[in-house]
Amino acid sequence: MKDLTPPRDTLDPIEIASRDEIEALQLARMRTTLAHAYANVPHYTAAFDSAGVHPDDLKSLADLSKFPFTVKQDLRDNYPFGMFAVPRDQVARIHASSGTTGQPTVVGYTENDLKHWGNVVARSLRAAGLSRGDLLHNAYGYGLFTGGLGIHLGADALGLSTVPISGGMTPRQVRLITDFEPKGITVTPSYALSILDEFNTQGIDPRDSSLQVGIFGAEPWTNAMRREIETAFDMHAVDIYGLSEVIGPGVSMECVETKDGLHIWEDHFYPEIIDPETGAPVADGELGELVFTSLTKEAFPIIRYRTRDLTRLLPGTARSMRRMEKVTGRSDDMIILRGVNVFPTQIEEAIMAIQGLAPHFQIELTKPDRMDQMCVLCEAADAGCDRTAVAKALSDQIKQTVGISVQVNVGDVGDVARSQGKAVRIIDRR
Ligand code: DLL
Repeated sequence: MKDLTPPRDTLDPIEIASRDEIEALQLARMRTTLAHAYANVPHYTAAFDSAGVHPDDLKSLADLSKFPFTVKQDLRDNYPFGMFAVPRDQVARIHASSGTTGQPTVVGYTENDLKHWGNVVARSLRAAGLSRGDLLHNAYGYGLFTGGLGIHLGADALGLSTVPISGGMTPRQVRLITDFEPKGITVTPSYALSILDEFNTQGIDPRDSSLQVGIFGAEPWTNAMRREIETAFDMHAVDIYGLSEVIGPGVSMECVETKDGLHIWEDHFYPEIIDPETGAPVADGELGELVFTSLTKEAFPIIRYRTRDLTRLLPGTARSMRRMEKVTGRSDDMIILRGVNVFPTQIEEAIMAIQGLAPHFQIELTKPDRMDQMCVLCEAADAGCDRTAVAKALSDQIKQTVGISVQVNVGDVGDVARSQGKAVRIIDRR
């Protein structure tokens, strides 16, 4: 793999500024954001008032912990535009979550917000090793989902040549990668695996493709999966994180030269980690729930938003801005099986450790005889594989590493439903 480290003088000065400088900027921007939200969003006026806090009470960054949290339900209660802090006609763009589990969450952006979003995504793409003129194959979905259009904004800001292919039509993805010779691909890790399968189906060696870097996010994936993808494509695989409530992709990004967790673009998004049970902030380095406060957003300022994502904060390395560890999972996706907490990423790691299994999987939960049961649905990598033996190897591995007994079903290639965006990992039949 080629060294793709961006030259230091191409970074935004704030990326490598001193901590003092970063914190001074955060404090000034946090004050403005709290005042803006309090003055213009009835939800925040009421929430701050009932907590007995006023934006003027913020004297230091630590004072933020006096302010109330915002949760997804608050956004649902204010559907569609009740959380907007500017008149509707100043909103230049609207995105929304799919809303498969209830009311969709709607977010808005002013022209300035779109400019900032483009800048943080451009920074992220640069951290992955892309620069002006490089060709990018953008396979995140275009539409209300922030992935496709968010990456596109940043690619424009960085001056890339973008192929806005979106997700789906997998044979065409392979065709265009082969014909256009992109340097980078932006895609969910699970859809990258579908594209990988399609390369193999077409008899094209993915290692011969032009791709030098894949920028994967929108769902959890493990370092074991990184090794799998890096080897299969002979390219770098880096992690990009974000959520629509905070802006979309580009909240944090892993640097290609270090691959040691994701630098949070702290001049725009202020992170905290809290104990999910008590809501109390925990120290850097400790595991907990990630909470964000936006620092520059106009249309949709967000104060102490509980992401439900579990991670820890680590000091800066390649950049001065703090890192978050790869997200282990969302508290929503945590399965409690007979008292043991399990995340799909732990199952992914176990699968990757077993020779003979393809990297696709789903988890099926059932409740026969009032006892929760987990069945891992996966696939043999090739027809010659001894399924009984690999199934046993996987259930042993899961027993040893996670501490639970599961059933394993090793199917044929194609038996596990393929993703074209975010993978559905859990099928709950309880
Ligand atoms: O998934 C934004 C995005 C698009 C990020 C493209 C990266 C690339 P939402 O649809 O609002 O936004 O979903 C946000 O997805 O709270 C996490 O649970 C999960 N997620 C996003 N990125 C990662 C990641 C986009 N790199 C939710 N690792 C978040 C783990 C991720 N989980």
